[in-house]
Amino acid sequence: METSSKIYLAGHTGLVGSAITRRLASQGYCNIITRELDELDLRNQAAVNEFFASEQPEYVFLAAAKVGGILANSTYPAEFIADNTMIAVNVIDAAWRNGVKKLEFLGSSCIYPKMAPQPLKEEYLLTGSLEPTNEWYALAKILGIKMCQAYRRQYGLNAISLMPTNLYGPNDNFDLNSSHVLPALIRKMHDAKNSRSETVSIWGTGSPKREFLHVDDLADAAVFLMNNYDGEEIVNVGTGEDITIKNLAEMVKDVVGYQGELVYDTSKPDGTPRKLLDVSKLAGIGWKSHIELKTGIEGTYEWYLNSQRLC
Ligand code: GFB
Repeated sequence: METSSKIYLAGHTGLVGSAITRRLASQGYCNIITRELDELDLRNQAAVNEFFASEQPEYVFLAAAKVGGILANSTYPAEFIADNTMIAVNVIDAAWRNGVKKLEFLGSSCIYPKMAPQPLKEEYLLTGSLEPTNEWYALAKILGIKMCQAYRRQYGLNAISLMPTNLYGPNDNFDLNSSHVLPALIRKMHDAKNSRSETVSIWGTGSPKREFLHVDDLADAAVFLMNNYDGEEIVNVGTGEDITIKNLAEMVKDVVGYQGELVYDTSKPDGTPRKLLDVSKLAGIGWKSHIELKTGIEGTYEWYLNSQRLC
């Protein structure tokens, strides 16, 4: 990309999209176009085609998605599969029809089979059954990957796909019914500290392991790969290290300064037991993460406190 290239950032208000926008701006990219949801609904194929035909973007970051944590995924399976499928089909097809130079599709580490060997290598895609709590979302993301590969093979569209691990950071969703674990833990411990509550409920057994990548690291990788990777194969984006939910909860407790007890609610699902990405391909291309988990959580908690003050 040139700094003057016309870049369409789909999903610019979300956790990922807002971080990529910040990253592009900080690197001098000055021709970024965005649309609010009420201006352009990416589930509407005619509207997407009209937008691409009139704006003619050269590069596209496809970070728009219906996302959520383990509970939201199983509560809204229809929206997770249908919205994400429509977004991927409409945007990738319109990108090809309008001569986009390159498109980057953002997927998720939940596309891998539930019982795949760890760490998860890119070639494990479609080698086994998915985790039931998020198969709807995962299937739509797998479809996006296959759209990119099919349009590259048949039409020569330069489309690449990144598979980020569990993300967190500024602009995350802190709603307890729909959020991922890390913002949920920050909010629960903060509220419990303020209300002097003696316990905080942690969903599941605490034994599942997850890998957490700060969204600013992801954004750095997203811009780097747009400029340095052109292959058909998917690329994992993570830290290469994971942590149990129990140890994560203890770390958040420490950062927030909560003194009470953590109680495990085993009526809630654990989800997949482990989801650690093999990041050797990414390292071979020349990128690695920089933000330590504890430092990232401290910054995210500070962001959360500031956002509360603004309300
Ligand atoms: O982050 P999370 O919702 O999603 O949950 P997944 C991760 C783990 O944290 C699970 C536990 O074992 C949860 O049971 N957990 C403990 C909690 N306390 C809480 C809590 O208060 N809230 C939440 N949300 N979890 C998602 C997929 O899976 O990962 C998506 O559903 C996506 O499709 C995303 O791929 C990255 O890591 O299990």
